[in-house]
Amino acid sequence: MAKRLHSYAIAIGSNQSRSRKLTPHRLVEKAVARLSRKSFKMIAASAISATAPLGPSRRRYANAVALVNTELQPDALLAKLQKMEDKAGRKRHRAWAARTLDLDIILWSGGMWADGDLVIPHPSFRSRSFVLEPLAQIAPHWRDPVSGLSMRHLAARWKKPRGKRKAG
Ligand code: A4P
Ligand code: MG
Repeated sequence: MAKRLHSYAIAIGSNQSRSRKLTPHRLVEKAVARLSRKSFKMIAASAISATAPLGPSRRRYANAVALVNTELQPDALLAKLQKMEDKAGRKRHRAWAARTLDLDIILWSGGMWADGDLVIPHPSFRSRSFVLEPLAQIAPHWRDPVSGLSMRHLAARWKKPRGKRKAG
């Protein structure tokens, strides 16, 4: 029997070079290429942007978002993405430390998932312009199953002056 195909939005980030050639931009580019091969079929990928760091790290990030189809269930996808992070030389000392590659599952066609420590939609994506802006470009009509809002709507809401944003 044919396995079910899942669609995902995956956020890709890097703010640490692995070598002189493997800069954050190049590491993100390679991750996007990997998400087009083997168990993945790429639907769309955003441009790669240089973004100001959110949180304690001082180094700027290279960020992108990719939409992919795969037969992998969310837990199997997370394991695969963590292997890709390890292969890119990711060291896990503490949360939000500088990293060669971070791959977060933002949205899943199946809706919501909360099992073990994996949560989909990613709990913080609604307040991150480096995720919302590329998502609004490549998946304007994808919806957040929690708020019911489209990516276009969430990104536009984020751009409003702070005082005018609705809570939530
Ligand atoms: N986990 C739970 N849900 C998910 C999900 N939906 N996708 C768990 C991926 N992983 C998920 O992740 C920590 C744990 O989250 C994992 O065990 C996984 O099972 P991690 O990648 O090992 O650690 P982390 O990246 O330090 O934590 P986290 O929470 O992913 O950090 P964030 O939220 O990704 O923040 N500024 C800019 N400009 N651009 C960035 O990309 N990224 C961060 C990291 C901070 N500032 C940034 C950026
Ligand atoms: Mg992460």
